[in-house]
Amino acid sequence: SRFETYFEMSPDDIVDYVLEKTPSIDWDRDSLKAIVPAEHGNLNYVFHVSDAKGNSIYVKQAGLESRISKDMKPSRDRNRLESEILELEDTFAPGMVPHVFFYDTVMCACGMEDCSDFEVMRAAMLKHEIFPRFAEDISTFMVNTLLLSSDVVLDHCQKKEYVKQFISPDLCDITEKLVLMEPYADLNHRNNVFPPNADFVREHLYNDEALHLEVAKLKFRFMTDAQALVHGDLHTGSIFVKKDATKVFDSEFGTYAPMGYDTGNIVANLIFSYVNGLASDDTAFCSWVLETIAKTVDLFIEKFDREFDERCTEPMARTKGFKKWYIDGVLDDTAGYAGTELHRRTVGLANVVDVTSIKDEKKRLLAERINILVGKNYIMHQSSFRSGDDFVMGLREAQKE
Ligand code: SR1
Ligand code: MG
Repeated sequence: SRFETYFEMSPDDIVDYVLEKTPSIDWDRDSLKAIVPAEHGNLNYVFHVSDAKGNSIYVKQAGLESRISKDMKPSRDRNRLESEILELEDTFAPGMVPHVFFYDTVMCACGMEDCSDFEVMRAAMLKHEIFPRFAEDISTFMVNTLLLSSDVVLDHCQKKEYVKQFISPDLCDITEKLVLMEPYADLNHRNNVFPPNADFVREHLYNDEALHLEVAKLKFRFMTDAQALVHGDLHTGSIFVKKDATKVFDSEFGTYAPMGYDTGNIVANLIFSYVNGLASDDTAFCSWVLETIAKTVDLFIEKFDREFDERCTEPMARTKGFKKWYIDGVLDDTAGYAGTELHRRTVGLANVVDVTSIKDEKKRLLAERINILVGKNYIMHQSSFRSGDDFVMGLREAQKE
């Protein structure tokens, strides 16, 4: 086989590769083709492979350097990590992640279910589409994957095995720098600040020491609190949606970390959709987004509470008062990490298109300021956010400012 030593594959290589790796699929060799889809993430290379008989899969390969920056070369082992996490998440939240057909630690590539009958949520939200099931589905995904991978439910030895299996220093390093440091001090000179907002960013993010202290605590919680197997990058670009189903993909940033890292990412990324809606005065879409933020948080709390009672195996976690303390901690983190995501996607290396695509300069300026202020509100008053309405009110307050 020519796939015994790593190289970056082209679409032609991918055709041969898929034939070798998926003998159980009855491909039509003559019509089999691999194309590079228009949408892709910041790190990897993705190929859509299909034939005229209706067979299809996605192949994802970790390249020699990341797409977003040639200087970033996170370990290609991330492909194994992603595949194994998807397989585990499928047992915690069945059917809510793409099926993995194979993964290969030589070519650092995996083959997974073709979800092209879904849309990537960020693209759909840019078109202001609404997804009535989203809050229900994503709250189930988060409760199942987070609670079931935690010490509350898992045997502690098994949990520590998972901590070992899913440790990923390079990917954590990206998050620790890009999310939990650089938005507050452009130490690596790679922030993308919208020039008309430069003074605002300096005042509200770079020069606010009280904020820096809270972010430092969030960074240390991220680095040290191996609470649950988080997805680690649960933004709307990591979610496939259609009207009657939701699937979460792109789990390569998965690691043991605070649960609130995932829930906070969802809140923040819904806010990016909201400010995009505001910029085009789409009130119906904005109302749905606000409702979805509130519903997602409330359903998460409700399901988490119920599942905790049903699935808890840890005797000390059954102590009166423990569950409330535990959930309050997750909500503190939800607010805190929603804040850091709001900031890093507005001023950091990896901005979001929801904001950068706002053409009118004044409207973009306003959208960014809302993100920055609501993020600060969440980070500085973490214990004030205990319900979906609290999160929405926090956003409304920032909007008034
Ligand atoms: C270097 S990668 C930049 C960002 O893209 C990924 O989706 C993660 O969010 C990461 O922080
Ligand atoms: Mg990604």
